[in-house]
Amino acid sequence: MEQHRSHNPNPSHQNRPSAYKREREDNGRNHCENKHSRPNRPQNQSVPSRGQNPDSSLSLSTRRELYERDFPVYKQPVEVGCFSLDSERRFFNDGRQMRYYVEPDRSPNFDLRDGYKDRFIKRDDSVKEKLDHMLRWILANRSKLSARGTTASSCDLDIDFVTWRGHLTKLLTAPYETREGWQLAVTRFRGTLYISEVETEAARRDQENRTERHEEMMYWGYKFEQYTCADTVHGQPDPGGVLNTNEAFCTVVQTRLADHRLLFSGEVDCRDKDPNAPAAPACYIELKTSAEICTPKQRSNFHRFKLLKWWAQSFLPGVPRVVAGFRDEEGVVVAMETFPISKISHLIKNEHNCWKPTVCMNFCSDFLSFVKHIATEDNPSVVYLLSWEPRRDVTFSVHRDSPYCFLPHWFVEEMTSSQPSHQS
Ligand code: 0WD
Ligand code: CA
Repeated sequence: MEQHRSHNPNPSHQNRPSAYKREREDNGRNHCENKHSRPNRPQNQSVPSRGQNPDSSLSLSTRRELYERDFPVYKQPVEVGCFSLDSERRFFNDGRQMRYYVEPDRSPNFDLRDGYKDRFIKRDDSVKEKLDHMLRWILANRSKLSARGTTASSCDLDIDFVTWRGHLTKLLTAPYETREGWQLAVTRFRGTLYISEVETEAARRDQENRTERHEEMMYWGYKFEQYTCADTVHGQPDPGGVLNTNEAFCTVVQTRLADHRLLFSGEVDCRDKDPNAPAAPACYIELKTSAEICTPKQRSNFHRFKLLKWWAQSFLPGVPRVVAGFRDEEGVVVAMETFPISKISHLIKNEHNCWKPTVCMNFCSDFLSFVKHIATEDNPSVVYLLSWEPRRDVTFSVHRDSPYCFLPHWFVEEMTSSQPSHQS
């Protein structure tokens, strides 16, 4: 992945076609319809009306050809902390849920269906946690993040964007996504832009209409983790135990994409147990399961679709490898393969018209610039909702005191009222 991290000799964004587009006919009305906000109030009052400020009519294209330029600067991500969620989804500002990878046989015959009926506690995914765990981590670690020096602004974070890694993955893959759209809520608060996903109607419907087979297959990925991870550095996996998907270990990394300073968190499956392994995030391992590949067509689809998602997800936090278990139709792992993230872009080079890392990263960078440009009002009760559907441009609407608000009072109050706890 280092090859992509080299500094771009010409990072300025001049002399390239702009992906921003202004809607010709509508006055931004579409973007402002808002069934959630208070009646009798202009929807986008934070954005002055058209003419004065045309921003509310701006949109952003996801067309690939607009993003085929030099790879942007992406600084090596640095782990600034971690946190854990226990079996009851309680937050701990430490790594107690870290697990250690135990390498299985090349053809391990793991039965991924085992325990689905009787040893499985599933996280309640109707509970929308938004950014809450990250915000808890930020409050507990504020002094690590505050602006350098002890100036008056030292209570503000030295960061442009705070979000989940998974939300950034969706941005990276958008130029190639043909099925699932997304909605991202953005709030500017004390100079930092917070990005939190809003479930789309389509996603909610899909979730409600999942088949029993699909539900069970979602378990297979977690079961694979249980076969390959131990709770302690010298321990062994315990596939006979209860599997509880409330438990999670998350890394928090800081990095920079072009001129965007990012702080994001991602769930990490496990780490290399070798005491001489490099420091986090380079010691982390992402675990995946995938259907075994039997035909050239299946191989091509794997390269075009799955490897894009795997690459984007792990490249972002600097996780260097994915360990994949290939399973048959019955959910038995028949083969194992390790994919170094830095080699994935070479693997796909033979695919005609395949995805390109530079397009992913440039789109993400331009999206973040777009967000900085439109989300101008610094106010925890204002949400800029960015919406995207495949084959469309990204558009936005503005919502005040609406159900889209996602920064909790406890966060706003503590950030506003007090200094970082261990600074005087
Ligand atoms: O409620 C939600 N819609 C979300 C919850 C959206 C995004 C994240 N989360 C929570 C997850 O529960 C988890 O604690 O945030 C944490 C993970 O964030 P992430 O790392 O940014 O998410 P992502 O990269 O999409 O997923 C990483 C792993 C997944 O592994 P695979 O190998 O399947 O990509 O986190 C897990 C899953 O194991 N995961 C989830 N687990 C339960 N509920 C969810 C979810 N909604 N999303 C991801
Ligand atoms: Ca995984």
